[in-house]
Amino acid sequence: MYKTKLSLLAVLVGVVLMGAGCVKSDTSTNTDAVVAPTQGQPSSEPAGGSLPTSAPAASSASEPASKPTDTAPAKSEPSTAPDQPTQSAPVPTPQSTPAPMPAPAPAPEPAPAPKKVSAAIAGFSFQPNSITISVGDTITWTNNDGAPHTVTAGEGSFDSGALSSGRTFSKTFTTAGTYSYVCNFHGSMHGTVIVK
Ligand SMILES: [Cu+2]
Repeated sequence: MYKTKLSLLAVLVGVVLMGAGCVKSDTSTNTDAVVAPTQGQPSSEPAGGSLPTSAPAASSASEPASKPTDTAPAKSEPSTAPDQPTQSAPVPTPQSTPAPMPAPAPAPEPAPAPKKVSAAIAGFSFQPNSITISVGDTITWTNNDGAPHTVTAGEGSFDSGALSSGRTFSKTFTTAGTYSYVCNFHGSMHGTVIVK
């Protein structure tokens, strides 16, 4: 126990002496040569509190300084390679082609479905006497009389021929116009078809 106390005292004394030496050396640095005190400070100051602040700064400054030198050549080579792609990248950039505006499809006009119109031949007359239809429509005459009749266009565009009782005649009108027709057997029978 006593020896340990002595050793501790020795250490304390040594520390005090070293601190005093530091103070002396610091004071001497101002007056004496600059080289000797600066070399003595690092060895004598580890016990002091001023060194830790300077040591990390020195180490941190030295490490980055050495790393960039080692990585600099490695980075320079990759840096040239990425530069070429980046320079060539603008070239292949696809030109923004303006999307062609889709022309609005013209709404197809709904073609009216062809109609089938019935007409009668009765009482020696065409019923109805005048029929108005659209282009493409079809008129079917039915002879309801006991006597034969005909449905004959005045201009000769259509002629049913003799229609006996119960027979029918159909005509599809594909051209607009007014068609007058008669019965070849009975001069008093007239009819008109108006195609619009
Ligand atoms: Cu007739």
